[in-house]
Amino acid sequence: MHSFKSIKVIDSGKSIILQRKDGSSVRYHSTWLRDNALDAKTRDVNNKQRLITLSDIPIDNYIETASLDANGKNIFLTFLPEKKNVSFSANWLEVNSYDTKQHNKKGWISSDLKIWGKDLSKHIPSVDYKTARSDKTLLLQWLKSLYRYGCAKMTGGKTESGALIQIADLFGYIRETNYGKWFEVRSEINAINLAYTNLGLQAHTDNPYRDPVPTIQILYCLENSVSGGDSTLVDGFNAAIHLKDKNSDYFNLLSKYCARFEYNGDKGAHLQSRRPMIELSPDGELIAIRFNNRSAAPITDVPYENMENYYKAYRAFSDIINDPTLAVNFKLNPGECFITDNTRVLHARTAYSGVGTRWLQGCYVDKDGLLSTISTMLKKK
Ligand code: NM2
Ligand code: OGA
Ligand code: ZN
Repeated sequence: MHSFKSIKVIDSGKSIILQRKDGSSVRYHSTWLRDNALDAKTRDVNNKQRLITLSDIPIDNYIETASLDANGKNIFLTFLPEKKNVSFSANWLEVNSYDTKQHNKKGWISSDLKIWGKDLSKHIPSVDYKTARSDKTLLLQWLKSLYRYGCAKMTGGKTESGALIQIADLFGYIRETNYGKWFEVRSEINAINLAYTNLGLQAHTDNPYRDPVPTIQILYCLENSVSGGDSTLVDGFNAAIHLKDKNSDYFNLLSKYCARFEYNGDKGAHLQSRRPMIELSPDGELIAIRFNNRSAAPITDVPYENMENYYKAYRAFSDIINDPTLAVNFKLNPGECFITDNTRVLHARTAYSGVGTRWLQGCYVDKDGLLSTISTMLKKK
């Protein structure tokens, strides 16, 4: 529970400043506070959605008075010219504070995420399917790890076609694509995708040619008695950090310029996108990796002067992605699957052949649903 020591109106009522117990302080603007008021006229009590628009707030709004309750846990404000009284809890203000040092490093990563390399092999998040279904605490723990590490395994599932959908149902909604609600990953003749052959696949993110890109992937094993066909996972954010450490110009090239991706392998689909291999938000947060040698289209958005270096950067990134010290390797057994955050974690398989069969099924799920499930489960706790 947060609390404040003192409150003061500053800047002719355009802001307030609050003093914390530790001596530090935090400021908020009057327009920001008014816009975020939590009263029943500003926010619907049932659905919590905002009832007002910005034009309902007087442009010349300011704070006339500001006070704290005795224990410093609540603040009270009066806005003029509306003559409106609004209160906030110290907790709410702390959770939503913005008066802090902003990120200024290109490629910063959310502190919610844990970056990993080969070391994850020993403790990759994993849960048994039946346990996940019956134990909400363990399910929540596993879902949080899936978010934090961008990957997880599930074991002990049914070895029947479509079982992967029950895993998706534990946390989200299927993203249907031209490949179907789910797809069969096995060696076929005249394959519409190289994934449907016995070739090895370099670590990649799926469907970078799609906009928006699928955000979670489930790959579920039904049969895997071939020799080869082993799986690898690589943390693409870790790879991007390695690239930046090795050569920040390379990192900048791959994040500044758009690559192009394309899938044109099936009569019924032609998908194209234009996005960087390393995507940053406007304030520099590392938000997505797109990497897929099979689906990279001719790159036409890098100026002639930079293309040679761009390719050097692309090769350096590819080499890092192939680096065994970044990789977690395993072989999926029937009834097991892995789940990846496809905006971050790359997956690979080794080539396979010989006697036996290999049959995987895959599907895509939206990541917003995963985060929503985690958040609602936390609230129910
Ligand atoms: N499949 C398995 O992104 C890709 O093209 C990788 C995707 C065909 C849905 C394979
Ligand atoms: C895929 C894929 C890996 C495998 O289907 O997208 O990467 O192990 N498959 O078959
Ligand atoms: Zn894939």
